Amino acid sequence: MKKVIFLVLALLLLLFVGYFIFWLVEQNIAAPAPEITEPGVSLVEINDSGFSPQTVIIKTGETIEWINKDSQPHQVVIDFGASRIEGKALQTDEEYSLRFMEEREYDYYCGIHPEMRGKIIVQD
Ligand SMILES: [Cu+2]
Repeated sequence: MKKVIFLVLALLLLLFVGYFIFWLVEQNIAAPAPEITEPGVSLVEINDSGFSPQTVIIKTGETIEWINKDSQPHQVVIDFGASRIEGKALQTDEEYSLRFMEEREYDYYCGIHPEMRGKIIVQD
């Protein structure tokens, strides 16, 4: 009788270990590929803690691409005082990009959550 219980336990353990290995392999296969960006394109992720990275330093002629990884919509707005650039409201996984031709600093914020702020520094 003891032998039977031992056998059943060993079998269960084997099943468990096997399933765990299968799970590990599956996790690896299902892991998303890292975001590939073209040269000259910097990625800014929007998540529930804001723009990440918050400050981006790029060279003139380079592009910033924002991608919304949050469940809420967000909108990139750059205010110049007299004028402003307003991106469309981005739903989850939507992207918006801008190319910067002028060497200067840009402060921007989210049009929907104005307390969310970011900075772009364009250098030569
Ligand atoms: Cu927002």
